[in-house]
Amino acid sequence: MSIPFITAEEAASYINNGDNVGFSGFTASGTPKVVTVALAKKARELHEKGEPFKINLLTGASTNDHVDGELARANAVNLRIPYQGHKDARNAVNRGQMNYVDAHLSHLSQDLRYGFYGDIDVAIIEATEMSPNGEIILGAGLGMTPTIARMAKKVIIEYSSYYQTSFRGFHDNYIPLDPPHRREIPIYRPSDRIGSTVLKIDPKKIVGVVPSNASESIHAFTAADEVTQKIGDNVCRFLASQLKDGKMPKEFLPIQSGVGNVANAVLYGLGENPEIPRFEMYTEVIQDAVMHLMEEGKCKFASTCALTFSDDAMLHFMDNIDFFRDKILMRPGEISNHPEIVRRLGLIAMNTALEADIFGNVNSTHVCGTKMMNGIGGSADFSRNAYLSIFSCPSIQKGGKISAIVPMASHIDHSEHSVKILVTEQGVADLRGKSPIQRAECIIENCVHPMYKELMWDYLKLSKGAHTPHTLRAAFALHEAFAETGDMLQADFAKYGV
Ligand code: 0RQ
Repeated sequence: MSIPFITAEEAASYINNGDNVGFSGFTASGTPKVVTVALAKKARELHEKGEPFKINLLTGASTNDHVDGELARANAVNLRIPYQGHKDARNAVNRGQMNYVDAHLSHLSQDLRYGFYGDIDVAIIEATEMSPNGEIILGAGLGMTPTIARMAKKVIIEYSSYYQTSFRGFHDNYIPLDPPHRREIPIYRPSDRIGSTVLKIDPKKIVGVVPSNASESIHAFTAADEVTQKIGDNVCRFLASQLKDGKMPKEFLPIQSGVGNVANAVLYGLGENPEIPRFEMYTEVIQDAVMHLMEEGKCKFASTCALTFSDDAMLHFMDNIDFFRDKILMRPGEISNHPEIVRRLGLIAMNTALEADIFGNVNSTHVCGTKMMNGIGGSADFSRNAYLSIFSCPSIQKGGKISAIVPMASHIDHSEHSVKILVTEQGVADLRGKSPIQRAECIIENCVHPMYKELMWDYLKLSKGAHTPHTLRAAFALHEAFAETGDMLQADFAKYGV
């Protein structure tokens, strides 16, 4: 059957107010880039006429300006799940204009199949190759595309001609059986392929194909600053010491790494460290650093959900794509982040904290406990189940007016039970086998910035005679001082009668 080419505006006409709309991709990579702009325009025009128009926006992870930016600015989103990282979406969330459900990335596909969120009315899927019988080669990010393609009542394909070389062979499309029939997911090494290179979509559901020629629009990372570099060095030194002390298999273990400058600095550091053997990755995103480490031979293989390369790095990747063909597999987020596999492979999970408390609880999402930053993403999928779960962050922010280590985290995404190692530019706190008080002493000694150490020791001395010695009325003294004076250092425990 022939599938018609349609315009972005025609595609947008298939999407109705209140629809559940699923998007391909993961981070900016592989997300639609054209239909959403027309959808935002449609929303604005309807709003001007006084008519309601909002969709429920379901994605694999964060997206790009073409999706979250456009739709947030057009006030076209009712419900957003499971992760966003765009400033306009974040502002809409924090203004209460957009309902945001911050969910584990490994959960959403199965939650959709379980029926928790109703039907998928429309799926918008970026394809880089396509045959008339509905066989698709996806692009640079997989996300939850297999599930939304199966569930959607209507499918719109964005056919990208941006990529001049074929992505065929990089994808591992797979949907596990659902309970009570689920079996083990048969990945025993990061390079094990379990699914199909092509995604089959019922052609009868495809309402049209919209041409697109847009890049992922991902900017290169800025060079690591001194603090980031020190965090990276601390993580690398620590991992090398673990190998030397026999606390890790001598072959090393697969690595999961979050996104951002710290992750990049750690990966480059591992690449340069002669004590770290060649390694594999089992992770949800790979960034520019991983491509370079593969070319240098330090990274042998990466299982990922997306290639989150900057535009320049992506062009380099495409020019050399055959070199990478047997070194990368892209899987659905449900599989790239699956707890069963994370535990089986024994990952070294490295993620970033916004704030941590002296007892080892980590807040990755809420500024001062209330304002959403991005979301939990895949960080808990990995950290809860890893062989070794490492969280890192700079010890201070905003020139020292904020201490990232506080008496009590103002929101908890990763509890003390999931955080084994905490790293700042000051040093490394190994929390394994330590009681709450021992953890607090270790974190204050090794991770807190010198300007905040005295405050933290004072806090710890306030309360006695408890397993986790908090003085609840003073626990947020630093946050309150920041709210009142703009500086956590102004915290005064005496104000709380202690
Ligand atoms: O503010 O933007 O005004 O400068 O927060 O902080 O240090 O630049 O850190 O960009 O690496 O992001 C946790 C948000 C860190 C991210 C988080 C302010 C700070 C700055 C950003 P400015 P940095 P990063 C894989 C895994 C959860 C999801 C995850 C994240 C801004 O890593 O979203 O791990 N993680 N996914 O000044 C107030 C504090 C603060 C603070 C920092 N304690 N209080 N403001 N800031 N700490 C990816 C996926 O899942 C797809």
